[in-house]
Amino acid sequence: MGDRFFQKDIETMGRAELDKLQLERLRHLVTYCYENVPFYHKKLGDAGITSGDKIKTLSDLQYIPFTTKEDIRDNYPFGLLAVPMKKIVRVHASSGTTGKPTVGVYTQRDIDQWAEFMARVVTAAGITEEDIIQISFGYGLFTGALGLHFGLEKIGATVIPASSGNSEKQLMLIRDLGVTGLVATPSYALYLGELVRESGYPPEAYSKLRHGILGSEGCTEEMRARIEESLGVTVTDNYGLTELQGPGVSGECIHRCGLHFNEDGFLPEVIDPETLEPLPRGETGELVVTTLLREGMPVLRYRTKDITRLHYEPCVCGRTHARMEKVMGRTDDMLIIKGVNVFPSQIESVLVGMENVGPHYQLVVTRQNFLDRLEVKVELTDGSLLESFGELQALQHKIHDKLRSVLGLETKVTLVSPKSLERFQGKAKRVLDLRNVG
Ligand code: DLL
Repeated sequence: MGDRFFQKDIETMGRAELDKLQLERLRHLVTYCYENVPFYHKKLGDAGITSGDKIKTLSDLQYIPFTTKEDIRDNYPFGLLAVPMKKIVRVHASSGTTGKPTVGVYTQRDIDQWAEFMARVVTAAGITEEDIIQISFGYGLFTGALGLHFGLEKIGATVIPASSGNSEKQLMLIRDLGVTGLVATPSYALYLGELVRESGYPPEAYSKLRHGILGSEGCTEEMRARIEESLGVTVTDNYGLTELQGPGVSGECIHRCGLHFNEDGFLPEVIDPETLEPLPRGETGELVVTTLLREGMPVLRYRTKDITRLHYEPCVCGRTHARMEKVMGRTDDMLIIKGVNVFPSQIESVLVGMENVGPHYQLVVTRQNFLDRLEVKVELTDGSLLESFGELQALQHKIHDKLRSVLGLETKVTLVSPKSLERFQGKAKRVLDLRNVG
């Protein structure tokens, strides 16, 4: 049954045919938005695009105005609907650290399509109806849990809707129910991996666990390796946004050489975040996505703020849709310290690859006398090191020097006791920027 969801006719379509399908859907979408969403009626009208007929080729996409998170917030909650409210069957929202959340709405057709995309992604990740999958994303407004839930049920896998939290119980369920796959954020998977080691059960108790279906936040290759080792799983990465649908926008297949973009439903572009000009294929920049099939709340050229790159050569698995590199970071996550651009993922790569320090870290940015300072707090794996000043100092210097060579920046490295930094059950918050506080 699993293979039924490797939709070869679509997923291995030649580029010319895929371009044609996207153009057709884009033209239809533009007319649909112009006619049904007042916000787009105005935006498209101002740009002189009063119907899909104005779009002659895919590169005409660049004349369509962008949609930003602010646009979605300004139209909170239901201002961007293309259908009457009675056709909406589900509402999700992103957690949004400040102000109002961003809302995503779904018609029944959107829900069915979402499950289809999700089924495709988990199938590519090697999941079948034989699998028993524990979903440890928080159920609720977050799109992650229900998104994966519907897709996994669709392929016939057994779903355990554990939700996040109550970590001892999560481990008990994994052991008792013969769980073969875990759905979680990388941060939570990392934490569960740590608890597995301490649970007192022999590794065989968890030996059925093979798949880590992770996503919703960045995870460096070094972090992935740590998680794989501690949980005994193969990790595949999943990407998506509430504004576009949730998970199922792109995901890795078992070969893990980029996340396959579901291009028949999501049209990706990469732009220069400064000039906003589209970049040639293969260059790194901000990902912009147009939803080609959404009915309830279609989105044109959504600026994701995520930094990545797209590869267009077919994958060894035979799938031809563009492959997205792991997200490097977000334009708004990038720290500018003394004029140097720093992505937290660069620091993670250094720390997680080193001996004697754990994968848990925190970045604290402060400003003193108009000068920015970056403190990197990192947990020791072995508390006994704290007793040897010499060893501690040598390790500190080693991390400091490595960070300096990677970032080109002086940092303050603080080694902290094992287990002293916060653990996360959802997305991690590892950056504490205190520059504008107080
Ligand atoms: O995180 C949807 C999702 C749920 C994706 C479950 C995958 C699995 P939001 O909460 O709206 O939606 O957050 C979207 O999270 O713009 C990225 O910055 C980040 N993000 C999502 N997936 C990844 C990933 C869900 N695989 C925002 N790698 C996005 C890096 C990711 N960042």
